[in-house]
Amino acid sequence: MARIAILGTRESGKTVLMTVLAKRYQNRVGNEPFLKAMDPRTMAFTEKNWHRLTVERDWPPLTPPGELMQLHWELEHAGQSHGMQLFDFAGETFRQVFGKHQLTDPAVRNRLGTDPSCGPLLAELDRADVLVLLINLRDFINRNNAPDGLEHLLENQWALRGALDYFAPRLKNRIALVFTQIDQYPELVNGRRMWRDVLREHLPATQIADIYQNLSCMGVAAVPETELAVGADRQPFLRPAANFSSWFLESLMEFTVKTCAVVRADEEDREAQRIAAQLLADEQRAEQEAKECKAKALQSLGWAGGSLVVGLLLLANRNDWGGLLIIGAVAMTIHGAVQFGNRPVVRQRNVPPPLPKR
Ligand SMILES: Nc1nc2c(ncn2[C@@H]2O[C@H](COP(=O)(O)OP(=O)(O)OP(=O)(O)O)[C@@H](O)[C@H]2O)c(=O)[nH]1
Ligand SMILES: [Mg+2]
Repeated sequence: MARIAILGTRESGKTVLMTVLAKRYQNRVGNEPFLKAMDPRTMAFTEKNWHRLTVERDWPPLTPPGELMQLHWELEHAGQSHGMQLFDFAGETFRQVFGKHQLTDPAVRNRLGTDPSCGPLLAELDRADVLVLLINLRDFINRNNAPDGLEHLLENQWALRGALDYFAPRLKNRIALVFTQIDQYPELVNGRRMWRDVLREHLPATQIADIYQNLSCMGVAAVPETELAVGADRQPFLRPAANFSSWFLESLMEFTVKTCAVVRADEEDREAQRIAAQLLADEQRAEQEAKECKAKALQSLGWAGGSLVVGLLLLANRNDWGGLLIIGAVAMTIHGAVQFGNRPVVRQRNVPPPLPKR
C-alpha cells in the first residue's frame, strides 16, 4: 500500500485535483492506469465533488481545518495492482504547522505531536511513502501587497521549504512538486517554461530549486476551462465550464504509477529481509539447542562410563551394588543416545542475499 500525502497551502487545489484525477481514470481504457475506489467514503468524496464541478458547476467547499480525509483507491497498471491511500486536509492547517515551525527540530516535532489539532495529522504524514507538494503560484506572485500581507507570503514559502526539509531525507526521490491551476498562467505554459525555472523565479526565497535539484517538477490544471458567472452575493466569479477537460494529469499519473511500483518493491525488499532475519534466528536457535543436546549426551556417557568402571570393580569384590551401578550405566547410555538422537537438525542456509536498496 502506497500512502501518498498531498500537501499544499489553502486553495492550492488539492480537493479538486484528487477528484478530477479519480474521475479521469475511473474507466479501464486500453493500457492506461485505472483507479478503483475501495471504500464508500472514497466513492462519496469523488462523486459529490464531481457533481459539484460538473452539474452544479461550482467549486467544492474548502476543506475545514481539523478534517483529515483518508481516501483509498486501488491503482491498476501494466498487470500490477497497488493499494493507494491519499490524504486530504485543509491547506490552512498545512500553513499553520509547516509554515510557522521548523519540524526538522525533533523537540519541535515532539511538541507538535502532542497538540491535538495537528498531532494525529503529523503521525499520519510520518507514515507517508510519497509526497506530492502542490504549489499555487497565486500564493506567491504579487503577494506582498495582498491584504494578508507579507506575513502570509513568508509562511506559505516556509511551509513548502519546511515540508521538503522534513520529508526529503526520508522520502528522497518519492516527492513531486506540482504547480496547480496553471491555466491561470498561460504565459508560463505557452512559453514552455521549465517548472524548475518558474520555481527559481517566483519562489526565490525558498531556495528549493537549488537545494532540491532532482525533484520531479510538473504543472497541471484539473479544471482549465472556466467561465464567468455571478454568485449569490452578486459578485462575479469563475466557475468550471461545461465539459471541461484537464491538462497534464498524465504526468502526475506517470509519477504516481512509478512511485507506487517503487514503494511496492521496497515493501518486498523489507519482507525478504524480515524472512531472512527470521530464518537466521531460527537457525541460530537450532544450532544452540543442538550444542546443548550434544553436551548433555556427552555428560550422560561420561557418567555411564564412570558408573560402569565402579560397578565392575564392586562386582569383582562381590559387592551387590556393582550390579545396580552397571544397570544405571546402561540407563545413562540410553539417555545420552536419546539426547543425541533428538538434537535439532541444523538445515543448510537457503536465504536469498539482501536485495540492493532502491
Ligand atoms: N482555474 C482553475 N481554478 C482552480 C483549479 N483547481 C482549483 N481551482 C480553484 O481553487 C479553489 C480551491 O480548490 P480546492 O481544490 O478546494 O483547494 P484545496 O487545496 O483543497 O483548498 P483547502 O481545502 O482550503 O486546503 C477552487 O475553489 C477553485 O476556485 C483549476 O484547475 N483551475
Ligand atoms: Mg480541500
